[in-house]
Amino acid sequence: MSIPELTHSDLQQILKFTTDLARKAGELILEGSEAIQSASAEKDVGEKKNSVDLVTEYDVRVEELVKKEIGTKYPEFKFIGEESYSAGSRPPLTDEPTFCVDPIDGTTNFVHGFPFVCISLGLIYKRRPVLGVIYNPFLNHLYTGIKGQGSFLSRNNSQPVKLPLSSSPKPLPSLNQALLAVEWGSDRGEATIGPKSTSFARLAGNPAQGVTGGKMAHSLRSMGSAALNFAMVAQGGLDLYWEIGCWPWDVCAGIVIAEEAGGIVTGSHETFAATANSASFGDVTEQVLTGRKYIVVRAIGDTQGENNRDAQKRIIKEFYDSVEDVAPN
Ligand code: LIP
Repeated sequence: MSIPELTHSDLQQILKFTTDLARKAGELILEGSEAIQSASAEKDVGEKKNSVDLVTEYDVRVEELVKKEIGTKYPEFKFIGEESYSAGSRPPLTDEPTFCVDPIDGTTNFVHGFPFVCISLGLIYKRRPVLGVIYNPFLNHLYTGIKGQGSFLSRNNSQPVKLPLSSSPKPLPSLNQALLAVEWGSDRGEATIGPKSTSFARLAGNPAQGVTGGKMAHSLRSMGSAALNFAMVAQGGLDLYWEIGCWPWDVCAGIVIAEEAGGIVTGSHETFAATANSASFGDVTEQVLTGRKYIVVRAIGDTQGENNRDAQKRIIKEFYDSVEDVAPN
């Protein structure tokens, strides 16, 4: 069966549909938050692989709503969703248009009432992310992006503003000027937590006060949502986000939104080493999308003798020289 060609205006129409759907799902997320926060006892919070890998009835209900609406509007499109995947529906990625959805990204935040929660809806086409919508209903922040057509932020139903928010992104001389996002994730065994804490301490630590290889970064943030971390890098509120262990549905939409804001996304230490000096640097291939190791750096202003891409490459090198690589579980 031939793959439908998605034109510029097709993607615009899909974006309109996906944005409306995100807002509809946002209403159910807010309803769910009410129910969970007002419940006397722990309500409908389940555990997946361990006690910190949480799922609620609303993760499942939001995904069912989204899957049904997409199936009605785009019956020929494929669907990959976090909860469907957990339930065993694991379709291989094909060239066909495929929605890649995280119904509630930041489920732990959702359970605790910490308002850094969103729905993340990405579209993959010919195995590459081409469209993204991230909607935080608690803050009413809507991020959208289409490959080659820019990315935008609408706050409280305002006119969408083009990203990054600063028309001339600031230079980033070194990690010691950076605000970084890292996450503890749900792999909490020594094999993961050990190297991660070493890496985090090194990023924050002061080399002048005995921290070997310390980068003295301005600070580290763990906001608990991969999708919103990507969106925050796109808008320029974070300089870099790195995580090992999250999934394609956590990052698919964010990749498009960050790239369209002049940011760069790549995969593991190995992928970076293999591509840094080639034309494929920053090319989010299927291998990177499904590799479960992601790093994204914001747009960095061109300075005397160094353009945006070179600056991003320099920052990723400095970062990857400072952190340990671990295997995602
Ligand atoms: C979360 C990610 C986060 C990661 C968590 C979890 P969820 O996704 O957004 O970056 O650290 O372990 O995977 O489970 O809230 O959709």
